[in-house]
Amino acid sequence: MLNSTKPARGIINAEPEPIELDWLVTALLIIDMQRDFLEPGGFGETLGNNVSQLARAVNPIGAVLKAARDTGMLVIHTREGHLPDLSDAPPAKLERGAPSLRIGDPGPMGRILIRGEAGHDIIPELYPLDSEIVIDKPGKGAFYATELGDVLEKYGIENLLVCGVTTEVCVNTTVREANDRGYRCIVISDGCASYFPEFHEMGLKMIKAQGGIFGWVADSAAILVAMKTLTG
Ligand code: C5J
Repeated sequence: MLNSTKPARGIINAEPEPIELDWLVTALLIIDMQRDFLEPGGFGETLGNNVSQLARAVNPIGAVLKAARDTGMLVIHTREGHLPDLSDAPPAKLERGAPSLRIGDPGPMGRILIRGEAGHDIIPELYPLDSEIVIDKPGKGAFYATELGDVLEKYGIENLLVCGVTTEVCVNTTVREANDRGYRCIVISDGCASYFPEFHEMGLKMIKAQGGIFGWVADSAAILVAMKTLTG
């Protein structure tokens, strides 16, 4: 899959300790970089959040995405959202809180968090190539009720570089699901963001604490340095 003749192993200067990866069995997993979370008028804003907090993750993800594309690494994007008839949205999710608009209500980018609507799609800066995999998920974790596990098995993936939004919700849930399934997760610290900066910090700490109980954490610069073993 990787289109390089260079060595396929690299050491990432991660926390709690450096980790050596075989790039041939590593994929980039980008979680929910959707307009509904990052742009005004979407799901995130209906919950009362300041969506500008998430913008900081875009450029670091873009840099790693470019390196992954240059090397031929498997790239997987996820999108949180629901079927137009809401049959995959549990009442507990639909009814909670007091958002300005509920999931399925019409908003400025189409129906909130509904598949096929403009707001549900990935932001233009990180838009998937036709060759990349897009996983639609109804929940916070990317494994629940999706084909992600089958896709990773098909490509023989053992390691995941994980980034996206939000750090403490969909990134953390996915990393925990992946960890229990045996994947080594390296979370890209500046490639994740939260509406709550303190949750971002704690979300990363929870992953790397106790000897890396859920995985490893490294910034995009450290990932790119390690990927140089592939790009020269
Ligand atoms: C949330 C997500 N925060 N992608 N979703 O509802 O983190």
